[in-house]
Amino acid sequence: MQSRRKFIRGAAFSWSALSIPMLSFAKKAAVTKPIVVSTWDSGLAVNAEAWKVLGKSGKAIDAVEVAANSIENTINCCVGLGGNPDRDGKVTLDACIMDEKANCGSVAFLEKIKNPISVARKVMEKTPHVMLVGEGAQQFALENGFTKESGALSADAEKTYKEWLKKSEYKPVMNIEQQQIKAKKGHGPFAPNYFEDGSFNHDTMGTIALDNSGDLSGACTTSGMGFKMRGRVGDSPIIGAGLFVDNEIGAATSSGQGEEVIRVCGTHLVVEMMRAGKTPKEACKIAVERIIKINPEKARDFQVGFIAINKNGEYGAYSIQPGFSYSVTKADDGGKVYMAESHFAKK
Ligand code: SD4
Repeated sequence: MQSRRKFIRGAAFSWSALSIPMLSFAKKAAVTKPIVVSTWDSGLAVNAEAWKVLGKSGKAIDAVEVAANSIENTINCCVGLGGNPDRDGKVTLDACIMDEKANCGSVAFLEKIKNPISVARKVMEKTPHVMLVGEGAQQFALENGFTKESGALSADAEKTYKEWLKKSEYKPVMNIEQQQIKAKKGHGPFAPNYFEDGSFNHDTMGTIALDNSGDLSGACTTSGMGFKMRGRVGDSPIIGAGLFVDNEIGAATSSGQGEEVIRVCGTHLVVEMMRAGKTPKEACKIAVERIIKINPEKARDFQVGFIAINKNGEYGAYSIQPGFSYSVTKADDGGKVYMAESHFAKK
């Protein structure tokens, strides 16, 4: 016969076994999925491309790749081969991609190849490595079916480069995208960053997405800072700097002066802060403040912005200077552009 003590212990065990799933159910926040977030207002058109995949319950990794491709393929766009060249007049591209299993691939200092993000994905899927650079990255791309382009500058980049050569000064321009929006009327698929004269001043596109299955992925693609030293690589192809994804926690990507992002392993920091319980915006703010703390005076002269999403589909952003916009697309709203709060916001 079962003793009374054994019965009570047994009863207590069943109760706790029952209450654990009930408690965790009670705590679960509503999840917004699918959702895609990209840097800048030009991210809205990029998100629309991602949505063609996410809206059909496609995978986040496929969505961020097609999103990045769409802007890389835009002629006279500063992301991809149409971007501004280095100081020697050559366009060099950086990109990285990361999926829900922490698989990642990256290319840097890649020349004459149209879709660096897709080469990065091939590095991820077909090699035992994470990163290929320069000639080796180009050789790998050609071996994997990519075409070698001419390397000619886009009309807009040619014009800007000729202008730059007059002084040959390396001076990254803060929020150059926003300044041009004010100066010219935008139109076209990437409006308002795509201008009447066909120019498009933008270096980097970072896109992070949560798909219908609840998986996160991200992509970051850039022609880098215009008129950089030959061989210079920024944060955009560096996993943990320009992009980081942890499928248990969230994803983050960055835009702005890459050197400063690399110094603090920016997007890894953002994700770790979300792991510690911060909201996406709070986490981005902490990373921005870390950059400023290192060099408070210099930080007045450059821009860095982070965007982040967490596993629940909550999103946020923060930047050093005002003027950093980002685009969010989810099922119920068809996409919206927001202006990130910033450390040096005018009060
Ligand atoms: C870089 N982070 O190469 C990139 C530049 C950028 O909008 O984001 N430009 O440092």
